[in-house]
Amino acid sequence: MRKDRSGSFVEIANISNTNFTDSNNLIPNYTYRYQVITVKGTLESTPVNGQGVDTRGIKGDNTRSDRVDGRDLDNLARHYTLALADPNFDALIDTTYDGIIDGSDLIDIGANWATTY
Ligand SMILES: [Ca+2]
Repeated sequence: MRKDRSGSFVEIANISNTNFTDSNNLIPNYTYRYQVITVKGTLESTPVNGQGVDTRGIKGDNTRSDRVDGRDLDNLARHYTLALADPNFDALIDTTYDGIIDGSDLIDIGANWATTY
């Protein structure tokens, strides 16, 4: 389970092996909260909490081109004011992970402008 933008833990994988890598639309340098629950038949363990950070990439690089540039700004402009419930919401643009694409995400672009990974 991973904590989503609304603060709820949601299942991101149900696997039979003991290793799992979360690679689903991760924002660089954002600390994600996880819960691991083991299941056997109808029995479930209590959740074990953990966290993880994707250190690869730059916050604000919503096109994942390894450079914060005009394309990221253009991408943000095309999705500006969209919220989580909107079908065109793009998780990679919401770099503040608060469920809305707005000025706070623009600040992440500005703060890392012209930075390359
Ligand atoms: Ca945001």
